[in-house]
Amino acid sequence: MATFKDFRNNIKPNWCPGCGDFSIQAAIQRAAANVGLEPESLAVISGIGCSGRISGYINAYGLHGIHGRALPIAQGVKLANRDLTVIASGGDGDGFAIGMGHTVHAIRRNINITYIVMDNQIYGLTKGQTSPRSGEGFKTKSTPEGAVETTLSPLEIAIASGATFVAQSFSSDIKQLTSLIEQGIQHEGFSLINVFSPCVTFNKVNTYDWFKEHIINLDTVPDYDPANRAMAMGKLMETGSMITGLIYQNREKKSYENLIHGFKAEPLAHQPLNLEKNEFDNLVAEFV
Ligand SMILES: Cc1ncc(C[n+]2csc(CCOP(=O)(O)OP(=O)(O)O)c2C)c(N)n1
Ligand code: SF4
Repeated sequence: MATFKDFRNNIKPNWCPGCGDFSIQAAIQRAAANVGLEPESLAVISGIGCSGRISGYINAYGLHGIHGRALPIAQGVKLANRDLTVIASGGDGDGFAIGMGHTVHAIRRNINITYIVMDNQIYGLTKGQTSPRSGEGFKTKSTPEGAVETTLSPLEIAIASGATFVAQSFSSDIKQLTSLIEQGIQHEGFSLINVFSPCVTFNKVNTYDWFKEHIINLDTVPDYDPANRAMAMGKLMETGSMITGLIYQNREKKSYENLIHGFKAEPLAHQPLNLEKNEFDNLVAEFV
């Protein structure tokens, strides 16, 4: 049986020392081992951003896609090979700015994949512009007078869009994060896990200390019930989405793959190609 070490490779991440993304990488590796996956049964598909590099740092199938498009690729991978556990990941810019249309539709489609957003509330790779998750008044090169647009609340949008699993964590709380990733992988359907992941280089407002001061762990909220959709929405609105833990889970709804008619029992990846070798090579050549 694989341990978390089997999900490591020899590529050294080029994230800045102290970046929150390191702990998310470790939590994915631990969760994958804890739920009994092997490197060859996991695919990690990422977008573009500092966070998007994560697919290269995990020993599994991986694809570093294009900005905002991790989810279309991840859904395609899952539909073609349902035997794989598929994790999509990327930054808050990737998923909640350019990729927001895909995020909402992936949520309502409810294909059985786990989406981990590394939310540093800024664009890191492009050296510090305001993202939809940045707070109002946030000053960056793109908003020198301070951001005037309303901060996006993607978890409220997710629940309103029919999400069946919504969770949030903090990269410093690796125990909670690992457990939520395990639960997300085991959930039947689309699981969204937003992770506060401080950008120590460009975001001097939403620091580790700032998150520690503002986060409310749902374990400390008496009688919180993640099966109650209205309660989940209410808590997000009441706290400005600063809660961590399992926020909402609908265990009743079946995933897309289990509802759609005409799906062959055998995944596409295992069906005969019915192509000659040269036809296959020509097809592949078109894409490389
Ligand atoms: C289509 C397209 N538009 C814009 C860019 C430039 N770009 C690369 S990463 C990025 C945003 C990075 O922020 P985020 O997704 O939050 O990830 P982070 O770097 O903070 O982890 C942008 C705008 C791009 N690569 N492709
Ligand atoms: S720029 Fe920010 S998000 Fe990117 S690696 Fe450095 S600390 Fe992490």
